Formats: sequence, C-alpha cells, structure tokens
Amino acid sequence: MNVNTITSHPYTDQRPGTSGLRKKVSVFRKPHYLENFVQAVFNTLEEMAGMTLVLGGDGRYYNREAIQIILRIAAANGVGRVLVGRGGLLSTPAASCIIRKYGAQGGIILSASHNPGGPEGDFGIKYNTANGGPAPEKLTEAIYAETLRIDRYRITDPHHVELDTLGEQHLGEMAIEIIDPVADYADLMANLFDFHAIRQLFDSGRFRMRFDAMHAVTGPYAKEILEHRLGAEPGTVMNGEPLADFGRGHPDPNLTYARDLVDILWGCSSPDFGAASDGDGDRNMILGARFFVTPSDSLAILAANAHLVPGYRQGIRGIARSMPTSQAADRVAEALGVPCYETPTGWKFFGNLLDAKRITLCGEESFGTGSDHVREKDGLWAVLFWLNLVAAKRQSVEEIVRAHWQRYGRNVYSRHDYEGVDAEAANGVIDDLRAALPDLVGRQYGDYRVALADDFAYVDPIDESVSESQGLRIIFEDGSRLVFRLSGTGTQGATLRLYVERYEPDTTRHGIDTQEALADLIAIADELTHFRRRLGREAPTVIT
Ligand code: VG1
Ligand code: CO
Repeated sequence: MNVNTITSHPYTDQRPGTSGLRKKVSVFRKPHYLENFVQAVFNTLEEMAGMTLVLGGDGRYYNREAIQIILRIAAANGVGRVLVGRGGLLSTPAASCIIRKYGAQGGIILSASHNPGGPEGDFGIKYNTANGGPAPEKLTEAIYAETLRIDRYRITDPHHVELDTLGEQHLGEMAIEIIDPVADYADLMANLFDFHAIRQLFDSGRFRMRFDAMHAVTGPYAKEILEHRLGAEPGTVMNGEPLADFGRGHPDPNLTYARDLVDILWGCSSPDFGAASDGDGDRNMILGARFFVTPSDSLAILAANAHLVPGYRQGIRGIARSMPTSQAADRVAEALGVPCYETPTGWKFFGNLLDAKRITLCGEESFGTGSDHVREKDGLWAVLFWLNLVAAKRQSVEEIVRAHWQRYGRNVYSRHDYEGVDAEAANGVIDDLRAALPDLVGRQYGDYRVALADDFAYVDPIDESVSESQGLRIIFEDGSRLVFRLSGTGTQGATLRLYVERYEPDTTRHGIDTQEALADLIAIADELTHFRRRLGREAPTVIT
C-alpha cells in the first residue's frame, strides 16, 4: 500500500453546525474539501493508531464515493479496522448501536439528514465518539480549528473497496469488514420492546399501519422489523428503497413533506397508525387515523408510559428535552418524581446526561426522540415504542394522547419555519430582539405579561462546559413561551424558527385547533420583531 501526502489549503467554512458539517454536494466535491475535513478529524483524535471505526451513511448522492475516499484516508492514517454497512448504508441510530456494541472508538456518518439530496442537494459528515453519540462541542470546535490550519492530508493510492459483499477485505494493514447494516439494530429493538404483543396486534387483522421511509435509509430497517419480524402485511412500508435523491423528495417527516402518508392517514379507509422517518433514520413522525402527535407530546407520553415497555419496566431515571421543546415532558417528570433537564438544540447535548445515567429518555420538538439504548435520536425506536403502547393499552393513538392531556393538561405547541430567507435580514431580526430583551420583562402584551426574556445559555451539569446563544426565549407569567432561533443545519440563506407554546389545563378546550389556540402569541411575536415584514414572508414555509 502506497501512502501519499497531498498538499492542500484550508477552507474557512468547515465549522460543524447543529449536527455535523452540511454543505451542497458541489461544495463537498471541491478539491481536497472532504479530504481536509476527514484528515482534520483524525488529527484531532488523541489515540487513533489501530483504532476501530464505524462508517456508513444514508445512501444519498455522493455516499459511495465519499466512503471510498474516507477508507483510503483511514488506511493512510493507521486506522486498524473499519466496519462499513453493506452498500455504504447505516442509519444514524444503527451506527450508534454498532459503535457501542463492537466497542469501536468512533464512527463517521455521512448524512445531511432531513435535507434534500442529489447532485444539486446536500451532503453531510459527522463524527461520533466511542459512546456512540455525536462529538461534543469541544471536539467539533477542535476539528474546526484544525480545518483552518490544515495544509496536507494522507491518502493511499486509488483502491476500490467492494461495498456490496459481506465479509472482510484489506486495504494495506487496515481490515475492512462489510457488515449487515440492519441485523444488530433489529436485535437491539427486539430486546427493548414486546415484539410478541406487537405481532399479535398485526395478526389480529384489526390493526393496520403504514410506514413511510421516504426513499431514505430506514426502508431496509423498517421492512426487516415491521414486515419480517413483526408480521405486518407486505406493503406496510412505503417508499422503502433508499434512493440517492430520495425520489426527489424532501426526507423530512412532517405534515408538509410527508404528504403521501398524511393523505393516506386522512383518507377514507385510513389505517390505524402512520409513521415516517427522515433521511438518516433518526427522526420520527407519529400519526393516528386523522390525528397528528406533536413530537413534544410524544416525548411526554413515552415517558409517562415507559413502565409498560419491557426495556423500561424498571422506570426511568430522568428526562431531558431541548429548550425549544414544549414543557409537556416536565409535567410528567414532576409526576414521576424524576429530574427534567433543559438542553440546547441538538443531540450532542444529551450524551453526557445519558452517560452519567441522569436520564433515560430525551427528545426534541423536531421529531426526535430517544433513550439510553444508543446515543442518537432514533426514528424506528419511537415507532416501536408507540406500537408497544398501542398493544399494551389497547387504545388508539388518539385515545392515548387525549387521555394524557386529560391527566396532565395540554401544552399547545407549534413551530413555524421560515426557510431559505435572506441571512442578513434573519440575523437582523435576531440581533435586534436580543438587544431589546432586557427591556421586555414586565411588559404586558394582550393577556400576557413577560416574566423572563433571555438568550439561552447552558452549563452542562456533568463537565460544566458552557454553550451560549442557543436561542432567544420570551417566557410569560403563565408559562407560555415564544422562542426565536436560527437553524444550524441549513445550507442556503438562513432559516428562522419560531417556537410557540401555551398551556391549556381546561379539558373542554383540548379539541381546539393548535394554530387558533396560539394565534395571540404568534401575533405578539410579530409585534415584537416585525419579522414577517423584515423577512419578506407572509407565512411560514413549514408549520409543525
Ligand atoms: C434541526 C433541529 C434540531 C435537530 C437537528 C438535527 O436543527 O431543529 O432539533 O437536532 O436539526 O436533526 P436546526 O439547527 O436546523 O434547528 V437531524 O435529523 O437533521 O440530524
Ligand atoms: Co436526521
């Protein structure tokens, strides 16, 4: 094996965002761009000689080419062994599972998650550590610093690794093992959930579901688990073939982009249960017949009912939610007598709490839910959790949610995304609001008086690292909230997110339309910032 040292020059835009480095495919294809970033990761790791690495991606355009390049760089840098998902596929939660199960020192996951793919679309790369979770901010910042000074990388001569055949190959000294991307993950799910009860549900003939894999990575996982292991009827999984451009879709499981599934669930012979997952399989959307489960509610409901699921029968230690996620989970934590942590947006902030066994479940409003079984959010896991609850409680999705609201009250919640807006205008809205925050406290807007207004900062309770500027929040005296935040995963212009929450204890009002219930608060958000006019947008791109 011949190792070459290639001279290169730094790029200044390789700072990982909320979840890894995401750019247009055309950017990743610039000379030395991917190579620099991967070398920067290796340069930053303390111990890497002989290490075992996990490698795979969501199957999007450029996945296979990137894997070939990364394998050559890994071999040139002394990596001992790489476990690669067959066909270059690994969902994000499966990669996390495999890192943990085989004691790998880390993993490289290729995905831009919910962002569209294809030659004109997005590509992404992230590094996960030995606990199976996303690199913490300290590490991503160190990698970024390295990308700013990198002037060479090491790579072997061109070499083609056969990605589609299971088994071991070698690239110089480095062993490459092509593994089944699904089996270990499916086994883990079978250990956590009552597969027998879920199988009976499908066998009864009275329960039907559809799972929309959105032509992304979860197709093979969902087919194996739902159709093969659990006996759901063939065809339960739709759009189940991973495609490089996701069938030209936008693999984001929400009411806007998972339209096919939504139409089926709102149709006349609707199945009882609907679910969808995103590009890399870590997000989930849960639907009942003509019913949408808000992700924040989903986290609270899973927590409140975890004792019904074999893997969590012992009870849960605590819950964590990202700051913009609704406070529904806090109410459950209080009732259970366990702590509830509020973290910044992004899964990397849950890792320390999970490792320190402070929490068992965690989640985000952005269709992300997970637990201590891996160190990533996990789409199919959430779907199986819900199926287990439906089987155990013998209730429909809607009945389970309404019963939850009955007991805990309803945190009416919505997120409005203004995607692809002018970055300068969006920064202006945020900067001006940040400057105005100190004056807002005590002010009255309609029925609401401001109790607290700040730029959210987080001190990690385990390692005391500090993360600042994680979103502007305006909290009113009755606990209602407005949160403004700029997305850290987009690749074009800026995306402004407005998160709106109001607590409704009155059960007679739980049927109210979400947007109607939040209309006053949404109007206040505009009154405070005039953001619609400043962004030149009448309405959000996506409402969830
Ligand atoms: C978004 C979500 C955030 C999530 C992140 C990664 O980030 O809001 O909750 O953790 O995507 O999800 P942002 O910075 O755009 O708001 V995934 O499934 O795209 O890896
Ligand atoms: Co994702």
